[in-house]
Amino acid sequence: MPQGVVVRSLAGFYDVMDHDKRLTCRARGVFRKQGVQVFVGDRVEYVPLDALEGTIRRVLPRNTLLVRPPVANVTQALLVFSLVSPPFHSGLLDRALITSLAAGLHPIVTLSKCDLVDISLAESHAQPYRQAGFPVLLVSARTGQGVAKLMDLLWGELTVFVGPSGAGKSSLGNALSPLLGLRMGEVSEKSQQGKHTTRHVELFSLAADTFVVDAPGFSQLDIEVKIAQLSSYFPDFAPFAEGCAFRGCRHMAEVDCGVKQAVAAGALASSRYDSYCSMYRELQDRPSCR
Ligand SMILES: Nc1nc2c(ncn2[C@@H]2O[C@H](COP(=O)(O)OP(=O)(O)OP(=O)(O)O)[C@@H](O)[C@H]2O)c(=O)[nH]1
Ligand SMILES: [Mg+2]
Ligand SMILES: [Zn+2]
Repeated sequence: MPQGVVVRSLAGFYDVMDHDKRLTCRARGVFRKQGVQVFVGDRVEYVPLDALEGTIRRVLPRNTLLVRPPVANVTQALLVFSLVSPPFHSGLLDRALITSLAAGLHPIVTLSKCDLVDISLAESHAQPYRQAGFPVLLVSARTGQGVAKLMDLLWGELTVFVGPSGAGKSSLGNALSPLLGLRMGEVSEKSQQGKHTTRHVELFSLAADTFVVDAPGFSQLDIEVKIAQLSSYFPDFAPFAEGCAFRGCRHMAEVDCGVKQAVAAGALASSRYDSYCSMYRELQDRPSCR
């Protein structure tokens, strides 16, 4: 049976690429009953009906699955967060880091619209993420700053763009390759929020073996990890956690906590610790995460 990759999902139709053929497919009727979902990035077996249409018969096993945005088999998550307009949102970036790490993806922190701010401000936002050991890029789709470096990181990978509406995900896609022709929106003057310009998830080829997935932005993100594992997603805490008095210290109500001391001493960004606490409390209220 022929195989292809789902490159677009829209209203119950899936575009499947099989080399240079592109077919619009429906999923088998029984998928719904069996609870089988089809995501962009899925490798599938399909039966062609004619040159342009077909039916997806089977979804092949996935290597990775990200729920938000919904995409299968990506290797990297490009977390695109604007430094201004919309304002930089470290809490949401910290959540996006955790959802991508928990899904087994390699995150790249991308601080966008760096043409609009002072380099010192951009660096101050970048610092906690560099300290945590994540790759951090300062980019501008407008001036092209950082775009060549970004291309190097994308090479040979399948990367999904993740970030709030208006952060400039589609603009970066177009800066990487004008051939993509992605629709770009504006940011509301009044609310400083994006206008949800990208409406569906779609996979594009940048070069042979190099693919990106553009996706709609979001304004909040649920995390779904075990509470005991939460601190393992904060690699910047690890060196200070060695100074905690209690083994298995959760860095919350405990005394003699190396992490809290590091925050107080300015050695660890308080924004990172605040994100941790907010997620900790949220997970505490969720029985499935305890
Ligand atoms: N000055 C400046 N503006 C940018 C840059 N990148 C994007 N913009 C502007 O930001 C606005 C939003 O860009 P989009 O690319 O549509 O943002 P998006 O992240 O794809 O948004 P959604 O599709 O809604 O999730 C547009 O008006 C862009 O022109 C940049 O590097 N510099
Ligand atoms: Mg977009
Ligand atoms: Zn501690």
